[in-house]
Amino acid sequence: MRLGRASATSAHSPSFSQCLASLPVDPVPAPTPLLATARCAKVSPCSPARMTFTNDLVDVTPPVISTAVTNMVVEEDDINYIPPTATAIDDISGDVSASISTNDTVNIAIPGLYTVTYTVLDAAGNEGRLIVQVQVVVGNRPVIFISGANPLFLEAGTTFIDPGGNITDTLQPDLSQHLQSNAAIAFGADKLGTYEITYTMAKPDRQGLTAAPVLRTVVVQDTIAPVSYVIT
Ligand SMILES: [Ca+2]
Repeated sequence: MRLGRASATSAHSPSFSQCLASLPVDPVPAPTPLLATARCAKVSPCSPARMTFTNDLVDVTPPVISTAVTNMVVEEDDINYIPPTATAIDDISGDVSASISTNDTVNIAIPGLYTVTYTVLDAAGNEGRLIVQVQVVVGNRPVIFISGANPLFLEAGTTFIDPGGNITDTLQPDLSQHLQSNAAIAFGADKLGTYEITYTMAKPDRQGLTAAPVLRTVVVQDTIAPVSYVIT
């Protein structure tokens, strides 16, 4: 709504400014007729007069900002996250969407509740404001499951065959092909000792999420006693 404040001119009365006090013209809805007739019955020496009003409109209505959603749930580390697109319409200035400012403090690496604040001004300086809540939840990451024993005991001098594993995910069933390990360089099968193999995910899923690494302990040991031969 716009508020109208009346100012007027009239050739009739020399005390016209006094007459204005009795005119029921503030506030008035817009649009307001520019020509009105008023009677200044309460202020002497005013008499009924025909007056011309100038409708001095004041914009006191801020723009209205809209978004498709005002509450969002985003998975942790979702690289596809972007704040919702907003539009802003003002009763006088019209579409002021291009002037919207956004204060986006969302950190997708840290689960929690965040607020995104949108603000915009109309030509009269009225501020429209909208707050969107964004909840970052613990992500549904893929998970690595390794096959075989862990720890795995290996007889020294024998060939190590990596039992491997698989990757499970609620959305993508075909991620196991991205399982990789450093078994080839993690240890020497001919050297006694305890080693750790690290299994990782070589490529993130469609959400940009990767599985947490999984370790397998390999113990290279010598359990076969020497055999003595007597050559005759
Ligand atoms: Ca306005």
